[in-house]
Amino acid sequence: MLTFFSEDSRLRRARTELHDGALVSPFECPERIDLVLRHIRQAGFEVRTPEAYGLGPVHAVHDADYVSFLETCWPSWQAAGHEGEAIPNIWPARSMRSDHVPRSVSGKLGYYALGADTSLCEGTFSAAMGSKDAALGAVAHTLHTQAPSFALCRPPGHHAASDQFGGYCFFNNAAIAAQYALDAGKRRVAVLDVDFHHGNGTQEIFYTRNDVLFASLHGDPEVTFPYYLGYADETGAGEGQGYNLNFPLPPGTSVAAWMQALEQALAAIQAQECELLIVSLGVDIFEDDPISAFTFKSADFIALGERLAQAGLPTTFLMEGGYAVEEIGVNVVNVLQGFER
Ligand code: Q9C
Ligand code: ZN
Repeated sequence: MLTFFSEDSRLRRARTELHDGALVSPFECPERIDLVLRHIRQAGFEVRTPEAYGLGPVHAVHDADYVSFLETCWPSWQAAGHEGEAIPNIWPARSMRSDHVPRSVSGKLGYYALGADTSLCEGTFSAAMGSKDAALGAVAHTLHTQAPSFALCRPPGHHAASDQFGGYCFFNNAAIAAQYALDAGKRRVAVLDVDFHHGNGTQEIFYTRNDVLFASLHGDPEVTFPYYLGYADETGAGEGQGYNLNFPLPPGTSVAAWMQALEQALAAIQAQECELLIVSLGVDIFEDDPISAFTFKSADFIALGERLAQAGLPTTFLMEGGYAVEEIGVNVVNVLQGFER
């Protein structure tokens, strides 16, 4: 399957992630790229560098002030004299004002962040640009040829909301790609999110719209990140009513039960006459993922790819999560090869 990847994705090399009360080396590390690329090349897939699409497609789904913040945060943080990486530690919580963006970079950080897990550092903005370019290159290829494609996006995107970063995500690659497809003439696009974590950002961006159907299978937010979104009763609002589908599943969910939920998601995608399928492909549903709790074995990813192909839609896969275990490359390629069988 033709793969799109930008070397700029390597430019983010954060040193810190606030995890379990300590600053650890981030789970979302550039080495993930090589784990996946090695298996992509072994499978004989061509890897293509995407063109640079600029900020137009980003502004189509993200607030301009948020995008400017991401671009200027690191230099501003350094100019303010801070030693470490930029980590938010205060938010416009319920008891305070949420309608004011402070002048200080520390205040802006909390305003534009949804968690403290994602440190901002040198190269982050450039890597996020490369990541969304890969997504755009892949979806443009599928739009032109009807052939499936894979974007090795890094950093991932599905937690990024219209004006917030977090969960290792800055630009919402799936949302950017879906909007690009709509602007190219597609009438309705499905985003199917199979990452272990709920795609809160994608949900938020399209929640009141019926031109993007968002369906997500994920760890129950009662007990897992992102905790404050991803419940089954979030079904869309206004014109978007019925176009948001969440399947929260308990930790340890069997592959058979997960595949049953997938059947329901795919039935909705078929029923709503979607013209393109964008898969937010997180392989952190793997049994050995260090921060997740589903039970996929490597062979199960082949069956997942085969089932997705049966939907019969032009399809673009975008890399989301899947962390530092050797198997992330095998698992991604298994989905893509299963799809091509
Ligand atoms: N410190 C994606 O898979 N933190 N993001 C969880 C570990 C956030 C995962 C606890 C996990 C975000 C794209
Ligand atoms: Zn995830």
